[in-house]
Amino acid sequence: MKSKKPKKPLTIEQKINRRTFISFGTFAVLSGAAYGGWSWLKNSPKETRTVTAGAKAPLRRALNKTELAFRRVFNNNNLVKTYPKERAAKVVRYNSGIGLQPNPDVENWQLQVKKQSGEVMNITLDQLKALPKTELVFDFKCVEGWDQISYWGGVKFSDFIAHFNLTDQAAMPYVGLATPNKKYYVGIDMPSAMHPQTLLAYEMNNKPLVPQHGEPLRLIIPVKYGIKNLKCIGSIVFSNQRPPDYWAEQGYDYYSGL
Ligand SMILES: Nc1nc2c(c(=O)[nH]1)N[C@H]1C(S)=C(S)[C@@H](COP(=O)(O)O)O[C@H]1N2
Ligand SMILES: [Mo]
Repeated sequence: MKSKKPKKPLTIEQKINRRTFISFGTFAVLSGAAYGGWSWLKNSPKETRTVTAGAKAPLRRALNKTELAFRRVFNNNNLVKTYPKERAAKVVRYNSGIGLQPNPDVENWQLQVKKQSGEVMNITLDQLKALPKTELVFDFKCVEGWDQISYWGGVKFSDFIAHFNLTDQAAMPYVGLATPNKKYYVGIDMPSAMHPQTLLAYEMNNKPLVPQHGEPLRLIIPVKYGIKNLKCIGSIVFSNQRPPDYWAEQGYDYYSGL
């Protein structure tokens, strides 16, 4: 029978050498994996441009999975934090006015609501103002990195749906909104549109909206970044597919949830 040789304890030098070997070995393996991953992604095909910009297909798959995870935890009982009116900014920041007109024709403005059947409803501002008014003071967040507490008044999107008998339309997964000239447009998932704090707003700081903030009607959707808060709504459509979205076409996240 062979007897095991007792192991000699390692010298300090041997210990250092061993650790150095492990460290560099790990570094080399991880670098190789990182390079491999990067070149795999670089050589993967791009998705076809649709409502979203042409991203690398695996990256889009990952983004879609993230969106799904967010959508699963989204709950209409979770409310965005609100503030007392005194905390709202008196001078509200203006940011980007694609599709806005300096002097919108408010007199003749009507909200065009397109149903799946092709039927179109035209709704006036007075009709909207006749519905219960909901006020909201919340922290508005723009993807560009600023936020501001602001104060809005209007009709809850869900009240608008119920009042105009659009419940069957709201069973569809998406709603699309656009300015009257169609130059700015957003697509919103229905649960976010039906969130109890989502408003079709016609007032800011207790006064009618001014043109640069979306006169006469804008979307206020506090569960989304500013990009989805379309100013000057001309039309609303209901859809089973994702409606076109201005910034998603430029590569921004379609969901843009907070
Ligand atoms: N029609 C239209 N709506 C729009 C935009 C736009 O360019 N055009 N910009 C969006 C962006 S990026 C932000 S942050 C908010 C800013 O709203 P505010 O100018 O009222 O602060 O409006 C959103 N709605
Ligand atoms: Mo923004």
